[in-house]
Amino acid sequence: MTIKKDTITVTSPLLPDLDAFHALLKEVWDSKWVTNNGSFHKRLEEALCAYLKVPYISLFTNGTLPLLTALQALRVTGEVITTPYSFVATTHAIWWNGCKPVFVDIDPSNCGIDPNMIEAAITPRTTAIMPVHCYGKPCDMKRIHAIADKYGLKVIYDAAHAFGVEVNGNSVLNQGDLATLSFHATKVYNTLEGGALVMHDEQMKKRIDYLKNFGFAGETKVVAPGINSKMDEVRAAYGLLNLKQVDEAIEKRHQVAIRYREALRDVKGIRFFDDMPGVRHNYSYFPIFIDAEEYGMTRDELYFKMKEQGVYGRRYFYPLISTFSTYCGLPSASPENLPVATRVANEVICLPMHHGLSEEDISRILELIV
Ligand code: T4K
Repeated sequence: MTIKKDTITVTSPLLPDLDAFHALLKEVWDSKWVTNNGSFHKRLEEALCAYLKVPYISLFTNGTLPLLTALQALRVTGEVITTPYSFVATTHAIWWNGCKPVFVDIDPSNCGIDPNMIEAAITPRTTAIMPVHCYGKPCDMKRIHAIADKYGLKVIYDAAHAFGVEVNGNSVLNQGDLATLSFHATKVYNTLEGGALVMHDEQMKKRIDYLKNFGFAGETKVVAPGINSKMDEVRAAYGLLNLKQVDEAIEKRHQVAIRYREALRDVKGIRFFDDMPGVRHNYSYFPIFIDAEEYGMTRDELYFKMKEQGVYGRRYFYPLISTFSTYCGLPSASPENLPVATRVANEVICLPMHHGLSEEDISRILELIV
């Protein structure tokens, strides 16, 4: 698929310098070692631990398999409490593990799971909570952990959007039992396709490394029903180069967010997020929420008006996961159980947000909204 010249898309991949990438490809070619825990894989794991300030990380082929593997690694069974306001991979991972997703409503101030709603959803079959740091906004982790501790539940954060996000200098990836990342092309930091699991200790790292390699612990011993989700050397090399420029990309996104906020601050009927105190944001998405009555136009009217003019925002996360055919029959999926998520999903447009937006692009986008 090619993107038409005057189109502004919701995101655009951060690409490393092609000559620099070529030089690393030459190293891969010369080594004749292209996957299965090669040297670039090791180097990228080390570099990411340092950049993200986390003790252990395990690289994956995408951001969905770490979710599946995290549930396996923690031997989660029964019911898992989660949010309907996410990319569908979050709930699919629960389903693929043979567990039942139980949806609870969200907090509109960060679009994450609402801690006030969690306790009422706990049953004797509940074993885990899977919250999402939606748009990279940290969830209310303190309250989630207090509930998890009280009921003995595991917490797995889907931190697909939260690359580099810190609260008071500490990575959100260090919270909960495990946290997952996506390095998809559409993310702040990408390895084309890719992802990772972040863990606290060496033993868990070992277990997850086995699980992502069919369960092999050595040449002849299989210790668990593992899967194949290893990152190859080409993408690890690409990832090493992108890590060098990710801070600059985040700062460019920050400048776009500043421009959007300045222009939209006084527009009636449009809500957006400001930075949270003590948080290092990554500006992965810039969602706006339209109150149709106050704004004088519905979300969809604005969305299609922008699209007609070649400005491709996205309605992440509409429709809610709970409305999809696999899940809509679950008792927790009823819209009455999820009034905030239902409303927010009908109000949201994620504006184009990436490192490559020009001043001209930003003006074109804003002229359609203000
Ligand atoms: N958990 C959460 C909370 C997630 O958001 C995601 C993924 C996951 C888990 C699973 O992680 P992965 O297994 O995907 O690593 C995109 C992404 O494919 C997906 O990774 C992401 N979340 C989701 C929110 O968005 P689409 O279907 O909207 O992508 P697509 O192909 O329409 O691309 C959006 C725009 O990006 C295009 O209009 C143009 C631009 N683009 C895209 C690609 C792929 C480019 O310019 N170049 C490209 O190569 O799902």
